[in-house]
Amino acid sequence: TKQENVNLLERSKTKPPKLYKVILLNDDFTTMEFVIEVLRIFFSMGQERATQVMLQIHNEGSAVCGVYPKDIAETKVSQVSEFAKQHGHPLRCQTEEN
Ligand code: NFA
Repeated sequence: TKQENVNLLERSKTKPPKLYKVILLNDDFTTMEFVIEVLRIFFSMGQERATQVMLQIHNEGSAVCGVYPKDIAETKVSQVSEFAKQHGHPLRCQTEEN
């Protein structure tokens, strides 16, 4: 590609972005149905995958819902946290460097 040609010619080092895990955490109050809705809306999962991941969070305490570059991961956390708050659920979402 042109960018690679520039990199080679200039011997520049364009690093791939660091990836960050977006993690949902279990709690005793958020409904299973709501967590499935979050996974479908914000992480583009189908009903079957969303159900599996919701149960993993419920049974194991947390699960990685996706991995993204930093700015996208942080936006997911903000959007999921705001959506949960708006709907009266205490669902927590955090990001972790991969
Ligand atoms: N533990 C919650 C319940 O029993 C369900 C839940 C799953 C909450 C995943 C948060 C994340 N209603």
